[in-house]
Amino acid sequence: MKLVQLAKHVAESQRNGYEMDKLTLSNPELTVNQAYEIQKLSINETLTGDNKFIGWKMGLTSKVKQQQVGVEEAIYGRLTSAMELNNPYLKVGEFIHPRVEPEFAFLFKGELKGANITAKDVWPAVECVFLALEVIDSRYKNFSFTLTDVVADNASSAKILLSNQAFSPYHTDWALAEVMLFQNGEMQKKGLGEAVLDHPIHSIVELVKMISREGLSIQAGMIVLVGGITDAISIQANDEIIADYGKLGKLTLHVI
Ligand code: 0L1
Ligand code: MG
Repeated sequence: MKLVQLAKHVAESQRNGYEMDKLTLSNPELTVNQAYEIQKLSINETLTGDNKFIGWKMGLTSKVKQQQVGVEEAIYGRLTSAMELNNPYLKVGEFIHPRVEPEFAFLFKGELKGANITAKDVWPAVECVFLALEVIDSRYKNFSFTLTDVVADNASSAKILLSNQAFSPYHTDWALAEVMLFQNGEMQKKGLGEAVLDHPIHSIVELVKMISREGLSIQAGMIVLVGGITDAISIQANDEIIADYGKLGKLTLHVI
């Protein structure tokens, strides 16, 4: 089994929006650590021209999602500048079976690294927080995968939309911040920030601990998507998706 070849296969599926079979079907011995290597190699392939590595995402951070996949741990993925939407329009034809979920994104002004990090180390490194919608799109048939498969597929990352407004990290209790997710005027999901590992800050702590095993860090200027506050919903052309964060404002995505 050649990790480089598997990474090229994954990168091609991600680039072209092609469905693929689970890697573990033909490579049952693949480990989660090897899947992270495939993730790194496949994303590195895309880092050409204007496409830059801009940060990290955490996935499977809620109990609901962990139960869906049958795991008890969160995973991480890599974000690149090509994933960031510059406007609130999503061309659905570029994706296989896209879903959307509301999140928070933290922007960092200081580096965070090390296996012994705690929440008190994280706060001083946070520049600000954005409201965020994440579009996920598993490249696997039927959105069905094992933990190893989804790690290799960059935790299903597809696109991110950030709010225009940035928020101070200190004036909101991010665990109690509520979001309601509307699809064409109908509320589909509702949740609190505490759905993310009890508090979004724990997601950052977990991320730093996990990437430190690879000798990596959150660097100044990077953003981190902390994880879905509600379950993700499937989206189709002509949908209007609104994430209503109460007094923090709303984020709208037009699916075209
Ligand atoms: O952002 C996420 O939590 C997605 C992680 C991967 C699992 C999925 O695609 O639902
Ligand atoms: Mg997510």
